[in-house]
Amino acid sequence: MRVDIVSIFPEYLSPLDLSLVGKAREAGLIDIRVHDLREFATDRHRTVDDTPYGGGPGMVMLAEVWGAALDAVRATAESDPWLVIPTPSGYRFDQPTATTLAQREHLVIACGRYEGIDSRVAEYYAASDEWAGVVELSVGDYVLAGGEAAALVMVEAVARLIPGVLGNAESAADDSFSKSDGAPLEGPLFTKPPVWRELGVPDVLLSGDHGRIARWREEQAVERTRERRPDLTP
Ligand code: JDE
Repeated sequence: MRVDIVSIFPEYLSPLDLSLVGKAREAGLIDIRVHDLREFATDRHRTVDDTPYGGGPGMVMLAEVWGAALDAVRATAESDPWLVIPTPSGYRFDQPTATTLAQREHLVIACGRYEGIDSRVAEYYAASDEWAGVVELSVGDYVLAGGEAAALVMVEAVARLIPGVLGNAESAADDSFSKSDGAPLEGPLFTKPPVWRELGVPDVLLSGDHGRIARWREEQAVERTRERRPDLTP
């Protein structure tokens, strides 16, 4: 899979050199290219924003600059890419969304700042036959200073679903969010030592009775989901 990320703060994406995503890149499983939007600004001050039509607070990113950047990325692509725009006004980015995106050949993530990007950018690329589509996605109900942190979230969630990125032991197939047993949240976890600061481990986990352990874990997961995420409780 190829992912291009366009941002005025390309260094913000440097965590993608590390850990799971960094290793997937080294293994050739994911080709991530980060681009500086400002290189596509044409004036002396490299302006990327202007005041909003209709008035209101803040600034809006220029369609002209985004168009130049996205056209340049498309010119180097080998297939029609999906344009992904992180925004608080987008559709929810959840585990099913990550699964869908993980099946795409090429994603281009446009990281906006200020109040957002001139809406004609999404409109234009949605209608373009050189792009597979445009999707505006929100990673949560809060407002970030820019799309970069959301892009990091999306790339990590998608990368670990690409075959070969996770080892067998950590396979994505048993992620709690992939299950359909009505307990989307994972229950509590324990490892050595058996007593830590006078706190023990639930006896059932030391019993060796795999049937009882599985039932206990399911019950814990259901209870935690009911308590913390009633919105996910069927
Ligand atoms: C992504 N959940 C939240 C923020 C924005 C007021 C201030 C800022 C592309 O347009 C954007 C993008 C972002 C950054 O992304 C997020 C986000 N998932 O905040 C604004 C909107 N209104 C606009």
